[in-house]
Amino acid sequence: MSEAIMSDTAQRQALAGELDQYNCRVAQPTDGPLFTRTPHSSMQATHWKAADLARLLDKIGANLKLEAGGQRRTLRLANRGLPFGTTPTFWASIQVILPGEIATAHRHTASALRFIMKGRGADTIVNGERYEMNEGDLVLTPAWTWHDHEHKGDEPMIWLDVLDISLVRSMHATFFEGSEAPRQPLAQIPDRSFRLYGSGIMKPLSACEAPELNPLLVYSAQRAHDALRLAGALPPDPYDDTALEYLNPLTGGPALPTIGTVLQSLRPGIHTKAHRHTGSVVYYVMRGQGATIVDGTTFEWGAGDFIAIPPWAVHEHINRCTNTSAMLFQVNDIPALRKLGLYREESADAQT
Ligand code: GTQ
Ligand code: FE2
Repeated sequence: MSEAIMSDTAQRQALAGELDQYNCRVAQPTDGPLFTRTPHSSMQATHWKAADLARLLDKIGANLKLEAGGQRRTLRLANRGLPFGTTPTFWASIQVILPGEIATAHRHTASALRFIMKGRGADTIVNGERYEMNEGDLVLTPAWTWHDHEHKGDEPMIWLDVLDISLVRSMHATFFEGSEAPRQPLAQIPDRSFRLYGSGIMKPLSACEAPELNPLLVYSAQRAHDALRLAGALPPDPYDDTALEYLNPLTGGPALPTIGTVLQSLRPGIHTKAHRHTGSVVYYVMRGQGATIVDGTTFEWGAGDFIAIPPWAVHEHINRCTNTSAMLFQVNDIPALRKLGLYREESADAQT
């Protein structure tokens, strides 16, 4: 970044020491610019390949213990351009849980979600409700809800965890509480939220929950895939082909206040138009083979890969397969940006 041209540089530098005594300062020519015309993100577009992740997950499964106190065994997807986290606001991690293990109960102010990648036989308890975790299911852990996981199956199990932890940290609003008991007691009706709200098209007449708190904790793979298949018969969106967002059934808004979750299909052979928007995105490729071009760099992906897209990066998608569609699970921080009035998007056509 070039230094600002200031005709009073000497005066500014002379004042610095005195101002500092009173916890004050004025802009100095060596400061970076306060504003940039468009966002300059230090986050780097990143691609994680399925085979590398599988090897590393085996390794952490074999070497790292899962101990009481609310610890988790996770492989965090890092970014070379950021001090922590996968994107400026959220962390994506892959959790490994082995047969017989319990990830003990805790709660935190960071909102979290789990998207099941592989395995069967684990369940999670969220605020007393227990849900089996099967491939493709989405389970929410809204802010400050108690949660613990137990693996009763006989093969290692892995899922994607996403937490808005960088956002919560930046606001110095981190709280955490562990539990004496490894698992929570079960509520009398252990799947209440799914029974009442899981249809996605109806809600109980007596619904009186505060609508901004999503009452639905689990979104089954089957229902989400059915919805995507139906929508996939329509003409494609130019930038995203078919993309459906998981919603809060009481408001129609995003499932979590800060994190957007989207199931997306790319029809055979499609090449979407390029665009950019504020907000960061992480894609998990559930099936298919294709490419995503991010600011001119092409990432060739296959099933099990992850791709991270920085804010305001131009991106477009290609399905390389001419007879099957690709399916992607997408996580983004667009709900947080929208609430703050910071969401913007533009087509690559519009760029100068
Ligand atoms: O499963 O509760 O990847 O608390 C990071 C923090 C998972 C969890 C993570 C967590 C969890
Ligand atoms: Fe947690």
